[in-house]
Amino acid sequence: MKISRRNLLKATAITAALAASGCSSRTIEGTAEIKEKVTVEPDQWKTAVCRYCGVGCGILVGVKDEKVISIKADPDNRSNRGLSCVKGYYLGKIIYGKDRLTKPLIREDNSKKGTMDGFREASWEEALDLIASKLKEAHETDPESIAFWGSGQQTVHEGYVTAKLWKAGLLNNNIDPNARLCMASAVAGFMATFQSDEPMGCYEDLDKADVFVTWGANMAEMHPVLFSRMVNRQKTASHVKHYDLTTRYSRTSATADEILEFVPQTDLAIANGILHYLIENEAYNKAFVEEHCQFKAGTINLGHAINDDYDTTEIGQQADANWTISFEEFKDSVKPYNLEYVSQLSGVPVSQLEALAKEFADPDKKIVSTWTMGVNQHTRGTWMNNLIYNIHLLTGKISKPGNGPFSLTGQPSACGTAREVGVFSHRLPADLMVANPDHRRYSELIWNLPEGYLDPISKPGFHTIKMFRELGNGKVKFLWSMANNWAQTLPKTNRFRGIDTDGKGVIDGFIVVSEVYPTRSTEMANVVLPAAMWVEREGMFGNAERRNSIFEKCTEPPGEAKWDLWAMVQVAKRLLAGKTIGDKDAFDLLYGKDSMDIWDYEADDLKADQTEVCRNVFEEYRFFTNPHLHPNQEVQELGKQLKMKTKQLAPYDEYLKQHGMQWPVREVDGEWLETKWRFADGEQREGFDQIGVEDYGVKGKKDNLCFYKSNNLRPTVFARPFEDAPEKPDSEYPFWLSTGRVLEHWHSGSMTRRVPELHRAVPEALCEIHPEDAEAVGINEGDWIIVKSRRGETKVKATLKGRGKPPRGYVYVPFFAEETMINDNTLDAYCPISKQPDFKKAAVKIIKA
Ligand SMILES: Nc1nc2c(c(=O)[nH]1)N[C@H]1C(S)=C(S)[C@@H](COP(=O)(O)OP(=O)(O)OC[C@H]3O[C@@H](n4cnc5c(=O)[nH]c(N)nc54)[C@H](O)[C@@H]3O)O[C@H]1N2
Ligand SMILES: Nc1nc2c(c(=O)[nH]1)N[C@H]1C(S)=C(S)[C@@H](COP(=O)(O)OP(=O)(O)OC[C@H]3O[C@@H](n4cnc5c(=O)[nH]c(N)nc54)[C@H](O)[C@@H]3O)O[C@H]1N2
Ligand code: SF4
Ligand SMILES: [Mo]
Repeated sequence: MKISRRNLLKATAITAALAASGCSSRTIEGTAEIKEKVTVEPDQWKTAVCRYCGVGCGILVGVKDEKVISIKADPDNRSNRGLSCVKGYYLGKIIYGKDRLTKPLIREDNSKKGTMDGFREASWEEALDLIASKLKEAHETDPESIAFWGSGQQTVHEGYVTAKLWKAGLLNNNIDPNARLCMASAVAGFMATFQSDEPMGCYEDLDKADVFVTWGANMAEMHPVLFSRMVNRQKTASHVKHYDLTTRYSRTSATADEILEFVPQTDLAIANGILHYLIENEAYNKAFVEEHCQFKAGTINLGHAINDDYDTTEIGQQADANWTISFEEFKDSVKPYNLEYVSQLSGVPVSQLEALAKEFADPDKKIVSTWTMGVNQHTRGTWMNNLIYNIHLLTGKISKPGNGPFSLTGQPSACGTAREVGVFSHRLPADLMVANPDHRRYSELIWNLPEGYLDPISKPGFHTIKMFRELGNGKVKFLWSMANNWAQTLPKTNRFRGIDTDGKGVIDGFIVVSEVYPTRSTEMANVVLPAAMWVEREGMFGNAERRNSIFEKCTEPPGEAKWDLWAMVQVAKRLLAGKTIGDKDAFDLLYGKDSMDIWDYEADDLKADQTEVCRNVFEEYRFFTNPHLHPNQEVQELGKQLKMKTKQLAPYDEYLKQHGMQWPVREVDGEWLETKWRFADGEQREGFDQIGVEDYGVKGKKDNLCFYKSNNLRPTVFARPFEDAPEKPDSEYPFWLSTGRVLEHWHSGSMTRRVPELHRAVPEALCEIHPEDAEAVGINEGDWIIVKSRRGETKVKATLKGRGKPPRGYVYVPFFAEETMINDNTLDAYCPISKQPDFKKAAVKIIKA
């Protein structure tokens, strides 16, 4: 390895800094206790949404003297109907941590990257000028050298404004969200099977199902309010059964009727086994299949996206190719997967596999499948999503009350923001694709851009893993990250923190981090921007059941912390004002008087009324989904052709009034109605002529539901075989390493560890290990161990009696603790179609420390 002296010095400084912080770490400052007692009545209750998980619980915020003093779950939000989990209960405290970032910081000493030393405080003016000049310089030198990494925790408005700046303002596709680590396989699965993203059902399905199948989701800890709804159904209807497919006994397994514990990656074989059983026994829904489905196969033997050049290899280029096949050919594809063979591969007894297959075979059983990261964080994640849909399609158990495959979303607005407004490197707002000329044209029309203006972005930009690999390779020279903590949450963090690349790239790159607390990522920054968090500004999230909800601004951000959207528009102003697009000033055209009109020209600042800003941004975005409202006939025509109306949204204020609404919405007699089950066929209405939308809204009517009338929108049953994981335990690294979360903490722990009650409940990350393995390694409860992989190692305490009970040869470590950087070990190989990495499978050895 050739190391220049400069790089060596920097690499050494970083390694030393990281090592020093690795085990001891900055101490996390807890919250200043909220002084007022619960008995103090708030002056007012404002409407909000929880800022954590994708359940999207409605929250009421009690405000007194402009401070948040209490929290209760919102009974009027139809997603949670008055319930919340423990994180929701303590939400108010996340904004009062003692070490909130309150001033912009500019790094003076680059050799201290990797620590919070070497910064000085700066004015916003100076920080924004610096960001704009660095962004401009990098963009002018090489358009591929700039990147934005966003988040499913950004609001709808923040995501839309950012996507517009990157795609239209900078003509650049190097923008991707953390949802790439989370929902990308779900998105790719939806698009491949249904040609439309996001679930067709709703939470009400949980109240009506006879059988629940969790396919790799620890709902008890990660979607607690939905889990309680599921358990409630189990308890109140004695025939209801829950099958938990999992690689480790979790809290979700605890109440399951059957636990199907399988060898990691063999879920692919299990799903194929069920398909085989259904076809072999002629136990599928023939009428439904004939009327509504089509069959396809795709490229197989995909190999693994481990090397940086995978996407450009021949197989990488063909990864998502597919073609039509006959039912007979599909039948042949599942033939190898008889239950005996599946049992050998997966370790699940035939009797259990058969019991599950029989549930699907029973035409009278209503089944809800749910899944989260076990399925999406998978090097065949798109395939696994397709396979679950296959089962529900073959049996016709879809898009009917109590019946459906329900892809659970991780973050509060992975749907509403990341997936819907165009934050992915290959997308434009509302499911549109950069590669599709009609989609670009439609966006040009809505954004008032000259014809062909968006042609330069016809090629997708860097997806997340590529983006950060290129940061390490020195190609990406400017990175702005917002509402995420990549330096802790990416896989193979060693590489992305510049440790195993001589510190080059990552260290040379100019990194801007918008954050609310010091984190592993702010340590890597050149500029830190202090952000207003949660209800310190107004916003909107879109949850897992397609419900958009508004949260009102309840309190002022501390110090000089500012709204992320404000900072983004300030930079846009610096980059665009004075430039022209057609005959218009570029800033006026994208944000100012010639479009969304969020700029106050007199004050030379963003308009002060946040509701007005949010409304204006939303109403422009809404043209994408409601083309018939647009004054331009061309938008209306093209929108109709592209069937944009199938995702219709309501006027902004309606979302506050109704405490959230599920798209598609319809206006009937001046009243805005939501839709609970998509794709369900009902009265054919103008604009809904391809995907029928039933009146199963708040005013339910009919009961005869069937799927997809139209042939060209038939959902696809895909042949997707079993292929093995990129890395498996062997004699040198004999354990599977799986990673994930705990109930009390949110991701990198930056917020929840500042809530004393949550921090006390789970103060440190522990490694769960089977007692017999512990004995073999020679360790006891609480002993320090080293988890070591081919990529790095992490020192952590072992537990033999954690919440989860791993099988032999399998360890589990949560990733919430910044002093326990388990991601130094995870693998960044990704699903060749969705580009989502697999955090659930790596090979490690366990050494007594
Ligand atoms: N408390 C809390 N809740 C959260 C979050 C949080 O940080 N904290 N984060 C939210 C977000 S963004 C997300 S994405 C979700 C994550 O929600 P989950 O996916 O439910 O949680 P994880 O802990 O990431 O993953 C645990 C699951 O992975 C499964 N698994 C492991 N290996 C395999 C495999 O090979 N195949 C299959 N099929 N399954 C496997 C396990 O069986 C287990 O059920 O949680 C959301 N909710
Ligand atoms: N080992 C392992 N790693 C994983 C996963 C796994 O299962 N295992 N799961 C992956 C998945 S599914 C996900 S979704 C990712 C999540 O990964 P990240 O999104 O990178 O992690 P978070 O901790 O949620 O980071 C969000 C940050 O935003 C900050 N913040 C809060 N509010 C605001 C705001 O209003 N503005 C700004 N600018 N910042 C704000 C918080 O302090 C927090 O530090 O992690 C991934 N990483
Ligand atoms: S974390 Fe999820 S389940 Fe808990 S209150 Fe928030 S949205 Fe609801
Ligand atoms: Mo996630």
